[in-house]
Amino acid sequence: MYDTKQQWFKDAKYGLFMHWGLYALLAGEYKGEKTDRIAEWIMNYLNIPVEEYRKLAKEFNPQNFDADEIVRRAKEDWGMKYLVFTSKHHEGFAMFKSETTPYNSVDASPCHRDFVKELADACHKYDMKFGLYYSQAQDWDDPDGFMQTKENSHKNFQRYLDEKCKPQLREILTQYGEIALLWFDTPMGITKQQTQELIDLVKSLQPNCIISGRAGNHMGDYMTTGDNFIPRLPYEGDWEVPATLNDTWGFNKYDHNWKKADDIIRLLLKINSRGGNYLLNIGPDADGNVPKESIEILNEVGKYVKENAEAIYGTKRVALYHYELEWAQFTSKDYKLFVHVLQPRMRVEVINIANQVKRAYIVRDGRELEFTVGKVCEGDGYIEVELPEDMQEQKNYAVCIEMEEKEPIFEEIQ
Ligand code: H79
Repeated sequence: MYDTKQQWFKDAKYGLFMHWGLYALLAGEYKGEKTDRIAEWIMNYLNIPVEEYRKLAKEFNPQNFDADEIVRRAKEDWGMKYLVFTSKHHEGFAMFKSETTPYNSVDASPCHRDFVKELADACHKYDMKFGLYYSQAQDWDDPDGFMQTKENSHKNFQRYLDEKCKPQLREILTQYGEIALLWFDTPMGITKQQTQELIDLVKSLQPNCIISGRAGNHMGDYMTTGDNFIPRLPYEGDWEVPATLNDTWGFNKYDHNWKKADDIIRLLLKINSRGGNYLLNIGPDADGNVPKESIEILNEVGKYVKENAEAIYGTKRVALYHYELEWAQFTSKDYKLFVHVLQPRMRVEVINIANQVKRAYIVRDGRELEFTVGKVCEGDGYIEVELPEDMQEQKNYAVCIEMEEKEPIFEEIQ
């Protein structure tokens, strides 16, 4: 069973992913060719030659990127508990000062800025767990890095690992204080032994650093689902869903397919009810601006998360997830069952309750609610919580049903 042994990760439930690199300059378009596909893959699917793509580094001068502001928002407005930033995506460009190669944002770009440092400082200031994405296998810039569509790709993959990947991992794990999480991705072409070497390196430098489920060869400290994939049944142990707000990770000016705040709230709770964390992405543009649509959605979701913090952070999966109700999602903590009411209701009814109910209340303001309980048979009860008239038109609030026994009610999966 996956066990990160890191309580912060088990309790976090909601984190911010940030994809930002040279692809933000192209924003889904290269020499008149537009794409509404994932923008950070543009070098690959438009076959942009390395020398051409490298020229982007000389244009990279984001005036509006404000790490402090993003981390403050994520922590205070959006209710997120950790941040994962793309220190190097498949394009191969390092967003930090690297002695390994000058192809980095300090040495190759007019901004001369170390974005890993800026974000690390902000995360440490706001007490936000700081994680780094590092594309360990795919590197479309290094001749020996993996690139599926390139001829002669990864001929000497071990050289790439020894001369670029490992030295850069060493840099990001030694220069920026605590790195809580290392997010490896798409482990194409990497052997079990090579994966083990990378994991050993990470752990030797930062023993508490958690490694994502995409290190390669089913290794890593937790299960990472497919992009935007929510399992119907819960996974055992620790797991996380990486997900987008529209249909791209890196900024794409042609992608306007934004999900609604209500959709995101439902997805978050659906994941939490199954015991997982939601790692939700933003992709700043080339000037460093976070898309205003992202900010609006995350502000609205954040309001729900902060008002209902008790019913989100530190919660455990609950057997009731399988109800698949339109109006509700469920989470639990010790002897409390939380019913997240997502559509207007006259009353809240829950069946299959084995414990004695002590009280019911609205999470965001503690207001006590009337309820009746009954029994279908021994050990199988139900509860009906009456909602006050002024609540009956509302949606997006949580009701806590507190049990008499101090026994955990969350589901243990055998
Ligand atoms: O970092 C984000 C993605 O860039 C990365 N993982 C998340 C977290 C990712 N790696 N692989 N994929 C996503 C899926 C790749 C799908 C592809 Fe394609 C199909 C690549 C080439 C064919 C999509 C369609 C991109 C180009 C065409």
